[in-house]
Amino acid sequence: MKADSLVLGLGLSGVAAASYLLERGESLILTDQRGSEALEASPLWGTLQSLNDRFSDRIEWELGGHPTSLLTRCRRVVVSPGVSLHNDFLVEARRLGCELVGEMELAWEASPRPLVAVTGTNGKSTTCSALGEILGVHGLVGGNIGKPLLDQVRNVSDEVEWIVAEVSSFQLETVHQFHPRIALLTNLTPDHLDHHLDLEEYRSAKSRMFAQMNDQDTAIFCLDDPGALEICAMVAEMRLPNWLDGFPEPNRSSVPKILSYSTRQSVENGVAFISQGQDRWVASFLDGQHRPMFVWNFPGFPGEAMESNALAAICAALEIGVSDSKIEAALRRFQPLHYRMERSGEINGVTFINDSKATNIASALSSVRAVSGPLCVIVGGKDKGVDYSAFAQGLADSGSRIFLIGEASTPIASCLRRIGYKKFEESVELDRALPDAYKNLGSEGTVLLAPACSSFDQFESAEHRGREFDRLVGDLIANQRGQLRCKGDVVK
Ligand code: UMA
Repeated sequence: MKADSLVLGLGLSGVAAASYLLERGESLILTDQRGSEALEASPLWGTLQSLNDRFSDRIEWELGGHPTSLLTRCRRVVVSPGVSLHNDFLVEARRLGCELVGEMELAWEASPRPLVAVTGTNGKSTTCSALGEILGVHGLVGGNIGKPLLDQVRNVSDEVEWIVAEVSSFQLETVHQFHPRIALLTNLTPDHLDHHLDLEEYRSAKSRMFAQMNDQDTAIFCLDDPGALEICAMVAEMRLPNWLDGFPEPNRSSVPKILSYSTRQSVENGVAFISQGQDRWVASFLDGQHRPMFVWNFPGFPGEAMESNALAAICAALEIGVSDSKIEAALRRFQPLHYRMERSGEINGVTFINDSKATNIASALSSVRAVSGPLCVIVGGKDKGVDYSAFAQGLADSGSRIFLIGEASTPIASCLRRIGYKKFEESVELDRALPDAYKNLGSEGTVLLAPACSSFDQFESAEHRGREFDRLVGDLIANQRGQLRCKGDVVK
């Protein structure tokens, strides 16, 4: 018998999709590369078990791999974001003409409210969280940020007016009619080249966010980022690229309203900084004319990258119709996210900063540049197949000492050697890199975890890596306390 859908991958996204489709009455094949033992150890096992109890007559399990024979027994494949479309199973699915869809498309279909969708290589989570803070009870945040959007849109209270969706390039690969009312692109630099074929494909995937928008919608771009501007031009000139066979072509009949934001220059329409007396103000721009909103003074957004994210959120909030005073109050309340330039601890003048979420080169370099004084940086992790030359040069320019961990140690080390930079160590593991970095600094400076890589070679996720960093800092502090107490001293 044919199942309605095959759900490929039983992580957060796949389980959300399975639950939604089963409750809608579909019959499913649930498949994961993990075997039953590994799946039983997953935090999602309880949810899967309860789905099995309720819908056992409509579920078929295929664990420990995905035989291609399954493809003749389903109508469509619901693809988890982490599974590349170049995976053998999906290449075969496409050859057989199976429909491919992702949880983001299902979430869009199921959403009872309009969507503000945010994508970009960096800054997505901070922008979404800041906008969530601004919207308060009138907004609901979900998506790539870690809460499957489909779960979120199925539990919408009357007060919620907007759904704020963080959307990754992985999720955009499998959208069809997905159509945000407001879409925002923060920036675009090389990333995820272990998942996408090349940079061109990554850019095309990102551009799909705008593919179905029309003149009733608003598209927002960061004016300071060349990658974002390239996509802005494609949207304005209605020349967004086609995607794979089986996916609809972009709408080429009308153009959405276009807004932009910048930390460096004024904009035609959107949001930027202006100088007034001694102060830097946030101003909204309409046809080149500006209107001062409020003085920029928000400690929750340190460094230019975070300022840019705040301006992005302000731009979207103004488009939604939120008042200046509500925006200002929310930005004042805003706290940086976990593992985003988060201060982890301090020992004797050495500060530990946890930026485990800096999972690509642009993000890690902007974090390195945001720190002043003596610096040791821990970098590396899963190699995403990108070119590390510019990264090595940026690290060398900072003059910091580098401690390399994980799979990407080898390619990063060879780039550092190629440019003759010698201040680096191949530490391999985080638990060696962190104490070594601390010892190296001696009495003053910063140990920064800014990996520029994803975490999956040594950790379950960027959060897991961030927790480990915090734990190791905690251990080091406890250890130092013990030693110092012996000497009758105190850890500051
Ligand atoms: N799997 C298979 N076959 C494969 C590959 C994987 O069965 O060939 C299985 C794995 O065994 C596992 C499941 O698929 O059970 C994992 O699926 P997934 O990697 O898509 O992860 P989810 O748990 O579903 O989480 C996904 C996003 N993960 C990725 O994009 C890698 C989460 O983003 C997102 O928060 C979540 O959906 C909810 O929307 C994480 C991420 O790292 C945070 N995103 C990337 C990033 O931000 O850089 C894009």
